[in-house]
Amino acid sequence: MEPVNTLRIAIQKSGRLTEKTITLLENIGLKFDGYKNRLLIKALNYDVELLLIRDDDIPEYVQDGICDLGVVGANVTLETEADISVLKDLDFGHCRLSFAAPKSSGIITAKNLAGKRIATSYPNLARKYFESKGADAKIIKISGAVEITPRLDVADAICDLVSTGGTLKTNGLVELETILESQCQLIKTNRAIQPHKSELIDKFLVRIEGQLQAENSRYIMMNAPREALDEITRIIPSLNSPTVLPLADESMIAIHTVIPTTKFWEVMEDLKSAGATGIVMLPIQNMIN
Ligand code: PRT
Ligand code: ZN
Repeated sequence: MEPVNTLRIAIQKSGRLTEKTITLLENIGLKFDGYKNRLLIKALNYDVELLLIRDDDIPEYVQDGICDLGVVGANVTLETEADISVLKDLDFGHCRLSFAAPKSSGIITAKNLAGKRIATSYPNLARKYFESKGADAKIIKISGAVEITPRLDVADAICDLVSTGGTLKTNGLVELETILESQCQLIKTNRAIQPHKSELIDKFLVRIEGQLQAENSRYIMMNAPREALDEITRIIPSLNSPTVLPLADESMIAIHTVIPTTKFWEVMEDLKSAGATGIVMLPIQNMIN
């Protein structure tokens, strides 16, 4: 019989994704005893361990089955072209890989890049993109501070990750085309996995889905005239039919329901117009359907 071994998850050791990844894992019930300056951490309450490494190494560790799961940006996984499966978009670490050029360069579209030099840490993604646009650009691989290369005359344009756009602006660069929209993802090895690990992964996946749904939903409560119930039910795109509770004043009811956070602000005014008062919105810890 194969030895039963621990489910191993690769996460970023120290960077933009680390804290959010640990928080997500803790929110789905895993407990750890500190993670700073450590390479391998065993969970206190499950047969799970975390391997903390550079994000660039995560897809290959997962591909090779050294780790069963990984938490990493789609930008990294796609660049490394690793053979893995994406289990879930995790809704953090959002950014885009864009190409940008100095204002004065006259470069506006990929078509203007023929014979020009593009500096990037994402040579594979950049090459594929420019090839697909028929732009014969020379790709220069740079591992950091890509945004400074046009000023140093190392490159004519760059291809880099952007979130707020502040870094491009500071360096006098204009964002021109988006090559990839990225976010952090849970990835899984395509190697065979022992059944007890698969079961654990399925269990965690349900919890992650509940967690993501909870983060994007709010519990709302309001009071309203009883005759307003039909209209309020129409206004609220609730996941389930709302809970309706009687109040001491028999002409009034309390309505409780769950709605997507973004919808709350859209329907707030309509709820008030329909007669709702004392509207309260609460965060939700987790939701299991
Ligand atoms: O040491 P290690 O290799 O693990 O870390 P790293 O330095 O390669 O990565 P890190 O921690 O900077 O980023 C990890 C992941 O976060 C990336 O792979 C992306 O998936 C995601 N992410 C989200 C970002 C950004 N947003 C981001 N803005 N990664 C980098 N940036 C950088 C970008 O390269 C540029 O320098 O931030 C700058 C641009 O930001 P804005 O806000 O000025 O546009
Ligand atoms: Zn990295």
